[in-house]
Amino acid sequence: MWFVALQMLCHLLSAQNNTPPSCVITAPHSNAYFQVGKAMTIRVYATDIGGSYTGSVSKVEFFSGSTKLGEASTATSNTYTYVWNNLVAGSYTITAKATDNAGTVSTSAGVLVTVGTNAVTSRGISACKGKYLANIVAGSVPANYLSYWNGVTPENGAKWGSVEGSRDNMSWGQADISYNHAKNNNLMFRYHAIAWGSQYPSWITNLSVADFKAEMIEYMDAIKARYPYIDQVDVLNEQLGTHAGGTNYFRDGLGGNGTTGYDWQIWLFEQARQRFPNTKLVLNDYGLENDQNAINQMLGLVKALRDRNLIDGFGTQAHEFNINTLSATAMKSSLDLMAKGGVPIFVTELDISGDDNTQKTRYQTLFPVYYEHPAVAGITLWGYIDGQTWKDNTGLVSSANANPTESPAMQWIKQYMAARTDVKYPFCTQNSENVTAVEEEENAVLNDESLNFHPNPFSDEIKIEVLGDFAYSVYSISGIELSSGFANGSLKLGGSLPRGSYVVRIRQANQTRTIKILKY
Ligand SMILES: [Ca+2]
Ligand SMILES: [Ca+2]
Repeated sequence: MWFVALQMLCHLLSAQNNTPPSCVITAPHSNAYFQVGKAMTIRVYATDIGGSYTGSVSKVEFFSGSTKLGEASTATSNTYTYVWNNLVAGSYTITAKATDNAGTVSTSAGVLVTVGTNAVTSRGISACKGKYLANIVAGSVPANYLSYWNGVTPENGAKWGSVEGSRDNMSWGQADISYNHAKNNNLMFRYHAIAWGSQYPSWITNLSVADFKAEMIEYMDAIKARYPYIDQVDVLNEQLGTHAGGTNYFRDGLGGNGTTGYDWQIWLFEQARQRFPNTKLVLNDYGLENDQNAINQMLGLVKALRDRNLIDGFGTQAHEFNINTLSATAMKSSLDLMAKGGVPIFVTELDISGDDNTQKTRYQTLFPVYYEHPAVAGITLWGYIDGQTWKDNTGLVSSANANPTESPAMQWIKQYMAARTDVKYPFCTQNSENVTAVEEEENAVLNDESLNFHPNPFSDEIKIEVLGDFAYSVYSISGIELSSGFANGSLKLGGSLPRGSYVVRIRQANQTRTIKILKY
């Protein structure tokens, strides 16, 4: 009897000492578009770290509306993947649920996507290369925007001071230009920002706590009503130390630190969570990559928010004055520390300065560390046109016109991205894989007499020989279809593949053979 009572007590205590897992959909973005009959890769970043008690994630389930699409119990670097095949026309809200080892379930923010009959339009340099690469829009949209970028942040137009400079008179003109550009082209949109101790309306400084909170809520409600397709929002910007002069005012105006030490920040994220169910909530700041003490301070607030499932992203601005001279090793170490918050990292305002060659060298050193870090879900650059960037010498192209002169750094970014593996998202056509039909065919196997393939491994191309007509598909090791087609007699494959392992499936009549190939 005492043993059972002790067990119950332990269970109760462990339940009390548990915090929910994180659960964030990092692909697709809200407002993404897909084609009927094709497939969509859904990626979820889920951890049980970053809160006050560390556990593990036991499974992630994927949903369209209330319909469960599937689940995954294994992750690659905290990312759980599901491929939704044979898409049907319509508008969908995708969510995910992560369950931790204590049985606590967290539901992600939703992602709103559309499936239609038109083909997917490739957008930006990072199309098909796994993560968004975005930029800012100021007064007007540059004519060459869509050839470089696939996401948008309004540079100034969505700051509270810009929107509501006079009380209850909303000026959305600048923010609308950015939002409509994103909405109309299925780009990822970041709202920057809700609360920030800079560029806020001067009239708020005379308000009581109750009135300040009411105005903050009015502002959030107005954003919500106007912009349903916000992928990410900076709920709170630059709250560390003395980063924004008005932060003290926001802290006191929104009720102070209180018993948690973070009462006012928690209040902000609670209000945002209630109002933006289909938007990822981000805490954004600067001065991080070159200051691990600052990262640790930020992680204190991330932990308080993670305990309450109120945060979906660690935003690092990544401005030139903090990162220009860092080594790749120091950068990697800082990103690893940021990832201890347990939520994805969003790089929100990247710029790198220098004369042409210095800038290029710095991009070569730092950009891959960001782009290839498994916790970094996407990158936004803060300007790109010479003479129009916030920080001097951070431009990457000569003008907003079509076919501008590209700096050496920009030329290198394009080469770097072109050399990366095609993973079929974002802004990419992904073919469906009819798993059932393949399984039915597995009993009839093309044998060695009717199928030859050589050399394997190969350095250039592999030759596949089958007598007569045959169909083939090439897959990544994680099962994503990279290409497919038909051939007669023989076929050379792999000329355009990066080095690595792949799976090739050959079909002829009712016979199938699956082979693994390696390019070195
Ligand atoms: Ca837990
Ligand atoms: Ca108001």
